[in-house]
Amino acid sequence: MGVCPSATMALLRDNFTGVLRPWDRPDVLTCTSWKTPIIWDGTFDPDIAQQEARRQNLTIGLTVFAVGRYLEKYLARFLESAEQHFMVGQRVVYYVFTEQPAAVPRVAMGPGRQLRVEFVARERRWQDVSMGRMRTLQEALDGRLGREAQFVLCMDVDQHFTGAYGPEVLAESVAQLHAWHYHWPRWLLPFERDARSAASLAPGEGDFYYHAAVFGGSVAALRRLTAHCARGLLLDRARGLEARWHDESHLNKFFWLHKPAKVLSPEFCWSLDVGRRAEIHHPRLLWAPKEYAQVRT
Ligand code: U5P
Repeated sequence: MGVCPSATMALLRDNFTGVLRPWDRPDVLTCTSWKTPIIWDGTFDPDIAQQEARRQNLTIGLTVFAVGRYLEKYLARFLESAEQHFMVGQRVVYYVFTEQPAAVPRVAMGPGRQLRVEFVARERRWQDVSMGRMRTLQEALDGRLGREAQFVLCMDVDQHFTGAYGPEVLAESVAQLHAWHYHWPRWLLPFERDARSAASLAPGEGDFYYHAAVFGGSVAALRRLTAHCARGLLLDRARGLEARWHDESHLNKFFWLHKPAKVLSPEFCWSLDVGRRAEIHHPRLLWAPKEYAQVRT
């Protein structure tokens, strides 16, 4: 399907994945048009990634927001499953952003792993909680998070880990293919199309539709990403606009302008509601069933 020609293989080699083996997955697209790997189960060696992360003596950050009812409903399972599967054997610092620090569940942490709780004021609308994350993350990256981690993954809380999620996902900037949209034709993808919005993409623009439930990268790259999105969100607000998919629309605009250095297959953020698909071998993170009526205010 989308196997990289052998001439591009050298470019696809990255420190965390070793030599990628796209020929083991001829059924899926394993390479973008800008020669970045799309990592699927079977295309990388997790042991090489582990060794490289240890050699670099990395601290890996994982940020998550748990505001309002999202805390009680999802945070414990998210953290407990992360302790089983996320960057096992590496130094990890979790950053939980919430307006209820005292309610954060006590989850037993493995060696070299710690949890920091950061206060964030509660917005009235769920859309504002979601959009406010970019500004808060930007500030955190300028503060302690940016000093103690070298790479950071930013995730939604309403999901849980089901399989190994290791340093093979790390790169300068990391984008996640959206489970519902990865096999759609480009013209159908739900980008913001209102030209007045800072998030807008013109017809013909947009590579893939990326899911804001998982994105990441180096601290420097994430500072640029969060600053770009926070600025776009502010500009839209000043014009009385709100992009179709809120912060996710701005994230998609950013990754159109600044191509990600690694793309994760939908196995890294899968929804069982999509149904069985032959190319999904090993889902590693699963969305919780969407119960918006219960959690959104
Ligand atoms: N979120 C909250 N509380 C809210 C709305 C959103 O904590 O009231 C955070 C959660 O981390 C959630 C993410 O997974 O923003 C994306 O929101 P949603 O699209 O799942 O509603």
